[in-house]
Amino acid sequence: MQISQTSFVLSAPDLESCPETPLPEVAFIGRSNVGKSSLLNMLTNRKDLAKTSSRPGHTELLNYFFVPPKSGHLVDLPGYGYASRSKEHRDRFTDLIQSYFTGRENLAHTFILIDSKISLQQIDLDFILWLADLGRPHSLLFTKTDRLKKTPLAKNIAKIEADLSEHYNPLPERILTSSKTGTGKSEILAAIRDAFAASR
Ligand SMILES: Nc1nc2c(ncn2[C@@H]2O[C@H](COP(=O)(O)OP(=O)(O)O)[C@@H](O)[C@H]2O)c(=O)[nH]1
Ligand SMILES: [Mg+2]
Repeated sequence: MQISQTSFVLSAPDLESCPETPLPEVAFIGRSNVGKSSLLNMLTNRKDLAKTSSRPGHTELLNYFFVPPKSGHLVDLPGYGYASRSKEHRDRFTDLIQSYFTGRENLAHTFILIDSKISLQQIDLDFILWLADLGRPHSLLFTKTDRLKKTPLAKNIAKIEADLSEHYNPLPERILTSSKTGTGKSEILAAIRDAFAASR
């Protein structure tokens, strides 16, 4: 599957504002700076697609992109884990994310992005376990794998997986990715295609 004609649809501030459509969708979520915008651009062969969602204000919305021909939507979710934000901001974020994942019927699959260079963060663990508990299908994408050499990369990912395994067994699908080199692109596109196909 190729996704190159992707276009921006809308930004939703709440569940009610999401597109009314029978089309399936796959969601992308992770800590801010994990590489989500870069990954969406890489997947869609665009330099600027996810710029739409990094415009001021748009980072706190659910940003919808349409994948033609009538296949489904990609949803760029707000980044979690800004320690510096206000409580009011965190509450609004939590409400949005909770209502989306508990209420969105079209959601076929979620990609949770994890930085391959750092250790598993509590906020990642909390989110993964919460989503698994909801019974929402998901995969883990290890981002920025070009930033480490092969051996340290393998070691760090093994450590993340071991830490996660203490709470979550068996682990969900994992895909190594790099927006710089295109690593993981075909696997992610295959997972998107499968998710779109399965929900038809
Ligand atoms: N080396 C490398 N850097 C990356 C990669 N993906 C993202 N980055 C860098 O990480 C930073 C955050 O990326 P961005 O896509 O904006 O993250 P977001 O906040 O999750 O949308 C930027 O400086 C990117 O250039 C990658 O695959 N490899
Ligand atoms: Mg971004």
